[in-house]
Amino acid sequence: MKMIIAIVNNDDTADVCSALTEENFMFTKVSSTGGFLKAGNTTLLIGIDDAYLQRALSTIEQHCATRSVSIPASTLVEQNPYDAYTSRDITVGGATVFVLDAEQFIKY
Ligand code: 2BA
Repeated sequence: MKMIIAIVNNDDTADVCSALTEENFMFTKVSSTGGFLKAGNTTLLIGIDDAYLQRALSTIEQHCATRSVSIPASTLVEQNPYDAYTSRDITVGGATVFVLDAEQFIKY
């Protein structure tokens, strides 16, 4: 048994959730906030049998696109003083995915 923790861009949430539901995966949607951009994103908790892991991961991959976001250069650690009023493009997922071994799966 695995637990997939997938942090998904809010623009992709509806699409990826529909796809997971269509494929009969069960999941929990948690509203979350990125620590860096402080923008809303969605964390999906997906408990799954090992045999279905790859299918779930490819469903997530297919429905989550990377995108470019413009942020103030002053937000970046490596800024130089001349960057204070400019912006930079950074690439944002897609999805950031962790796969954990679930020791037990219990429903009471
Ligand atoms: P945020 O923390 O808001 O990060 C948004 C995007 O900002 C990141 O995209 C990355 O491109 C950039 N970024 C983050 N920290 C940075 C830094 N210190 N310097 C420069 N750029 C930085 P993604 O990597 O695709 O991450 C999207 C979201 O996934 C993150 O939102 C966060 O909520 C989550 N995430 C990413 N890596 C994580 C990790 N190792 N642990 C927990 N959550 C993570």
